[in-house]
Amino acid sequence: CERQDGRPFRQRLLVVANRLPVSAVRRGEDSWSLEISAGGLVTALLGVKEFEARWIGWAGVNVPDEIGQKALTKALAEKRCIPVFLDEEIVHQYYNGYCNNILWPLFHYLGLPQEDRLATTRSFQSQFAAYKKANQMFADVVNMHYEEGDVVWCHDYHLMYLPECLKKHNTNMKVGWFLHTPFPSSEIHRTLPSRSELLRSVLAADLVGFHTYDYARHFVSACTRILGFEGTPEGVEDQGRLTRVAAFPIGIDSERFIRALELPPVQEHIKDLKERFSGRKVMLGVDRLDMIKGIPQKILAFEKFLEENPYWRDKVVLLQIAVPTRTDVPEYQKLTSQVHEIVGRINGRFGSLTAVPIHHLDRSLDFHALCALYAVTDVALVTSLRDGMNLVSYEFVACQDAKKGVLILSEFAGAAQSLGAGAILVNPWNITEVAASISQALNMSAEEREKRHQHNFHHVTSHTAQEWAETFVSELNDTVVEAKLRTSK
Ligand code: ADQ
Repeated sequence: CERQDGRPFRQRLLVVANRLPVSAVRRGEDSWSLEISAGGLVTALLGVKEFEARWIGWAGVNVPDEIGQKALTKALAEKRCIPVFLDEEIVHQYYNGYCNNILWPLFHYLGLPQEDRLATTRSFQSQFAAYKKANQMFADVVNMHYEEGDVVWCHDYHLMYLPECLKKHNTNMKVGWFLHTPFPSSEIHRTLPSRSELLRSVLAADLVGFHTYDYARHFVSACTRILGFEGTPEGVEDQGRLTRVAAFPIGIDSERFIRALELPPVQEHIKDLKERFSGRKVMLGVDRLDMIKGIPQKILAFEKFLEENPYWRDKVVLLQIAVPTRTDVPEYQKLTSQVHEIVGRINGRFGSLTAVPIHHLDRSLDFHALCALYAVTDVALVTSLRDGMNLVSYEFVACQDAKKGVLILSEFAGAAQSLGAGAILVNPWNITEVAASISQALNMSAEEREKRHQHNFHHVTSHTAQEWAETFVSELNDTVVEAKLRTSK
């Protein structure tokens, strides 16, 4: 197998993630159309060029019939994707339930569901059983496609039970697990009823990775406090078996963004946007519409800024692009209505017949439109309440080499640890502070913007997605070799 440039791939990599990087839409009994879907992991792995990567995951649709499954498997194979078929009940219990209702909020410090304690406890158990069952289904597909020498890289909180399932089947398999969300303080993690089982399973992997050193430290503390294992500078040790635990901060394929800015359709978009917003400073938010992204808090901070700075009212516009996710979950529906209500109120309050201060779009933008928006932005607002890393902040910086705009960044995003020196860091819960930082950003001198931008641009272009994946996979290989040497001694 060869790469596009004709050189051979270094190794086969099985990337196992809950979702395949495509959305599948059924067009007929045996025909499907596929579309690449937006998301952090997809973006990062687009930059991985040295490995012959195959994806294993759920296609996001229920396909109960054999004809449909066969046709979809065939269509996906062309994109090097291998489907795991999950039925509606499993998706409900495992994905909507255990993953999105329990692990996601808990890992972002939003706690466990509060409603009816008893009902939660009962449904918790069935959801955890479904979680384990689904993880075993992923393992079965991996086992079917695994070839000796492959590296298996499991991703995210959906698949914490997978390393154990894989190692039970084949102890020689090289298994890595990476978490894209924060790993919370052990005090938060210990509230999870299945806390020990999940930790033990993750520890079955050879290498466990997180975006930041803090998340890795929280994980090691959870293993020492909850399981009584030993934390060492290299990871977690129990009865002579070491699981390596380390930080591998993700990056983006910065070249892809920089090159895109030269393309005619992007230039065209840039020209249109400049005309459209001429005479106004552009502020930008790009997020999935999720409670962790702090969208209502961001918009309220913008309102406070307008309230306190009448001079800026007709000279600034906030473009908030929010891709809807998990639209069938009532809490997410509530969030959408809440955001619409706040935007409507502020536009009514500060808008005129010809202009409004906030343009809010509930949708995904294509890559070219997104690059153009990043390029014309004066101030980007990333105000996540918690975020594993946040790639939007990286993408913005990559597209700003001409303009040198300002990044306002939540101190609770992993990216604060890498882009903190160039960004204005804020506590997103403190609306007064965010409003003041908007003012600081809009009034910042060109010299200071240049200095801050250079710092971040250097980081974003030198810590890429490709390097992230290569470092993780090489370290996984070395870890396995070391372990073999240790056992043979
Ligand atoms: P996400 O929560 O999805 O990822 P983020 O890292 O910001 O968050 O990545 C979002 C991606 O989706 C970006 O590439 C962005 O361009 C794209 N996107 C978002 N809104 C869009 C829109 N309206 N139109 C088009 N594209 C849009 C999870 C974790 C993060 C972590 C990543 C990677 O929650 O903390 O950084 O995985 O590990």
